[in-house]
Amino acid sequence: MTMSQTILLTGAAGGVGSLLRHLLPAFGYKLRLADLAPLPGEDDAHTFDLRDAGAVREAVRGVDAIVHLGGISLEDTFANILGANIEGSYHVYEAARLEGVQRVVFASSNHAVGFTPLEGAGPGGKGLIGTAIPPRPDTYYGLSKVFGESLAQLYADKYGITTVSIRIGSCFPKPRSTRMLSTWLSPADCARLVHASLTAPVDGHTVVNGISANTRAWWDLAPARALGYEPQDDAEEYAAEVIAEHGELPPDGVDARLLGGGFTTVEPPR
Ligand code: NAI
Ligand code: 15L
Repeated sequence: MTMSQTILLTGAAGGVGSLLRHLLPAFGYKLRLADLAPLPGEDDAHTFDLRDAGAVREAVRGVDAIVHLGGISLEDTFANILGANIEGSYHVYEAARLEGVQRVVFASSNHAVGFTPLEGAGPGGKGLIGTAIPPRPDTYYGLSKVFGESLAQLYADKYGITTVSIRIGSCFPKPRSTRMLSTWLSPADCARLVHASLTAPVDGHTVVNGISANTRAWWDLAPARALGYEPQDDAEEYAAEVIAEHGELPPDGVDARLLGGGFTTVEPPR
């Protein structure tokens, strides 16, 4: 895709959306913003509910690509996840198909594969975890990300709409916990990865891990680097202050055992 194209950013009022809407214009994009929450003072902004197919189509009309961040970003009831994330993502892809949009960047999550054992992945341990692993959602939220990735595959195979699904680790201005020394995606690296995902040639649908060049990484960045992503940040810069506050990860704790950390609670069936 060439520069100066218009990108629809769903979830633009959220944490990642607020970071990206300030960072992406430097790459030459014009942004159309959309969210359930109003975005006052913005030139091209839609207040919409992802559950409303017509409103989604109106927001998609005339854009060149979509960065789909909108939806519920934590665990919730199945009914709420169903509406905002599952039906919502379906509405985004249907709108892309009907309006002729050829590229989507989908904000997937580590929680699509949250029950994946870490088994010492990372520095001094066994190899890094790639993207060709079975889905192991840790929540209904993670399940909706598995759905989103499969939806992307369907729309690639059936309609030729290309998608990069980014399994985001933890995208915040700074790492907030010891786990995030492994999973952090800095805002600037997030913008670099989204730009690479919008511009790289993609054969159908591809899944990439989304973290910075973290010294303590568990995840393999080769698929993202193949798109041209060159991360510049490393959570290790914050290690001393994070560990002074939170300590090292206890080796038997959930954060050191399973990719999805605290989302991987195990509960009795009833
Ligand atoms: P967030 O919760 O801050 O933002 C999500 C936005 O979606 C909110 O502004 C909300 O109003 C909007 N939204 C929710 N339901 C909606 C609906 N029915 N219709 C229209 N808009 C709706 O989440 P955040 O942190 O900005 O994450 C953005 C995306 O990245 C999400 O899809 C999240 O699942 C994904 N992600 C984020 C990670 C992170 O570390 N921040 C990690 C992994 C994935
Ligand atoms: C996510 O998918 C969430 O949206 C975000 O709030 C963080 O909790 C992140 O994963 C994480 O695992 O740190």
